[in-house]
Amino acid sequence: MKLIMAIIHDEDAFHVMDALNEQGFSVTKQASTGGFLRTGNTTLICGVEDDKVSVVMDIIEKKCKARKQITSVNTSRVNSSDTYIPYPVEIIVGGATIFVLDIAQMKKV
Ligand code: 2BA
Repeated sequence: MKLIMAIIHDEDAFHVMDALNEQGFSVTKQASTGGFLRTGNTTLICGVEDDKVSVVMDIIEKKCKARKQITSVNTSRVNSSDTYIPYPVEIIVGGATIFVLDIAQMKKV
């Protein structure tokens, strides 16, 4: 059995969960925060049999879009003052960052 953890955009979360539920997969949604942008994203957790991993991965891939986002980066100090000049950079976020982990045991009691 495997644990799939997928970090995705908030706006894609309900589309992915709907599609997973329709196919009979259980999924848990956790609010998370990206360490780089420091903005909210969603982490989905889904425990599945080994032979279903590709089905879940396909659903996530189909439902999650990559997005261009502008963020600001600080330049180094200007002259000897403590002034930093922020400048915008464009980055591509997502579609999804997916981790597949081995599960030692799963039990529902
Ligand atoms: P964030 O850390 O907020 O990163 C958002 C986007 O910023 C990343 O998109 C990437 O395009 C860019 N980025 C991240 N770190 C960077 C850096 N050091 N320098 C330049 N650009 C950087 P994605 O790669 O699609 O990642 C989306 C979110 O997935 C991340 O949000 C983070 O929450 C998670 N993530 C991605 N890779 C991860 C990893 N190896 N381990 C844990 N979480 C990860």
